[in-house]
Amino acid sequence: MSTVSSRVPDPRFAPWPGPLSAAVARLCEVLEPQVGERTAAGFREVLRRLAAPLQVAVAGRIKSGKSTLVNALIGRRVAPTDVGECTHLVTRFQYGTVDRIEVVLADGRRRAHPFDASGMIPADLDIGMDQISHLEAYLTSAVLRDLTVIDTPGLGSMDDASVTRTHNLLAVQGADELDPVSRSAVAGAEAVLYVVTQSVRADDRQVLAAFAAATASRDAGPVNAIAVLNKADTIPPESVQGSDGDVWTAATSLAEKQAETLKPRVADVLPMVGLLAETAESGRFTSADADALRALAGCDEATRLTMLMSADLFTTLEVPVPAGVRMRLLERLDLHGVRVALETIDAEPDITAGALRRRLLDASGLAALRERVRTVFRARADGIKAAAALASLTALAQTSGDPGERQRVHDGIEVLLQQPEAHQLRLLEALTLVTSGAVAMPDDLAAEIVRVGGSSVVAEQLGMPGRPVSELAGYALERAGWWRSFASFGATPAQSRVAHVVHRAYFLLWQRLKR
Ligand SMILES: Nc1nc2c(ncn2[C@@H]2O[C@H](COP(=O)(O)OP(=O)(O)OP(=O)(O)O)[C@@H](O)[C@H]2O)c(=O)[nH]1
Ligand SMILES: [Mg+2]
Repeated sequence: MSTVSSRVPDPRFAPWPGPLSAAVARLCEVLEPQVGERTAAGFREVLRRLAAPLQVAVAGRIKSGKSTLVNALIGRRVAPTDVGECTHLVTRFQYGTVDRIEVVLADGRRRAHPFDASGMIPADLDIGMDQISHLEAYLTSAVLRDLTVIDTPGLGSMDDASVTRTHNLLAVQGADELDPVSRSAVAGAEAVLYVVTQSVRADDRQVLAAFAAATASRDAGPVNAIAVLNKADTIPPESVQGSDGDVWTAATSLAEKQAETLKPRVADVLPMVGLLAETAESGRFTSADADALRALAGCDEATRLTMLMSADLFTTLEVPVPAGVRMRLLERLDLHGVRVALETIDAEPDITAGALRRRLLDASGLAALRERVRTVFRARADGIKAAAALASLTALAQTSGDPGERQRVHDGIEVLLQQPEAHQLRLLEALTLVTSGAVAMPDDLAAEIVRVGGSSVVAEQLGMPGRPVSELAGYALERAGWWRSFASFGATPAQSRVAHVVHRAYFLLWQRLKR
């Protein structure tokens, strides 16, 4: 039994992310000659997407900080923020050996386009917006090797065309209305990082529900959404009870409240200061910035208090740092970031610019988001991609005019769902129920379910990395027996349903190991 990490495709299933995706790919290949040309073209598109890295869209309301977060994740300031027509377009950031931008036109043609002088996607293009389908940016950034990041226009803007672009990408309008082939041309997202700010509204919940429905082949697919409570630095701590005047405590407790209304659609709501993450990760924080912050830290207490009261005071007060430099600090860190930097310098006056940058990164919440993306998206990529592919196949069959074709695709999917590989979809559902609190489980059992469902590497699933196969097999069988008796004797009806799924997961692991 190989114990390859989930980031390296298992050679037995290459080029697919895992056994279930490989099974869906086989299904596409078997069905393709049995369907009409239009559906077959859709199947080829599904195959192509199955083999590509996981497609993660960053979506949310207008000006919630989506593009800023995209830059932080990629580790490079390349997506335009604030203004310009390109903020109204879908942009896919994917791995490439040479940095380049392609404008994909509505008729499918592609045009190369240069980056602007600062290495960013230009805010404006010299092509009419109505002629453009979307942008593709190829970057050498390592994170993009197993994750394609898609920046989207803000929802809730006055500009109907950009809202439609995001809706199409997230398949919000319902699969039936859209031509599935053209929908997948803009490469439907398989997972979403949903950005919210202080208030979550009903339409945020609607978008998440529609996205979940469009990417799941059954009632509850694997969780493929994480929410980010962005601009955490702008939350007034006094507006959140029990925050003790601390911004991060306030943001954490607000994120927990939002999680109650958004779960189980999202795996988590994570507080975030995207601006600090972008500045610290994309090389925008320089030693000149650190020097300026040191000079500001040297001001007397009253001056410091006053200048941190508002952006206006920060840039206009008489202090020994030029106003232009202060504007730059404000743009890169905002007042909260400046405050964090000054407090860090107070505690460690000799701190280097590099160490200060890392402290700002620590204060941004990016590390926790990266970790969640790894455990929720990457480790479950096989299940997430397979579920999205099955949903696309179902949509393709539904829009086919041929009832025989529809039935063949439907039957093929039913057979596939009975196979052992498909059990991980059930396991991911169980995982959702438990981690969202919909089914209460004792902590140790919940942790065990997260472990078994949270990885596609057998030894990790069993919590025994590096142990011999015989030992793994013995343990899998022992836990299968334990969960079966828990399902029968020690559980509430809801716990019992989950326990059956976990029992079968262990049983299937044992079967694989004993071969
Ligand atoms: N204070 C603060 N400002 C932020 C943060 N994240 C982003 N911003 C600022 O918010 C503004 C909008 O950010 P964008 O990243 O362009 O937002 P967007 O959601 O991509 O906007 P649209 O694409 O136009 O919908 C910019 O001025 C960012 O610098 C944050 O965490 N804190
Ligand atoms: Mg944007």
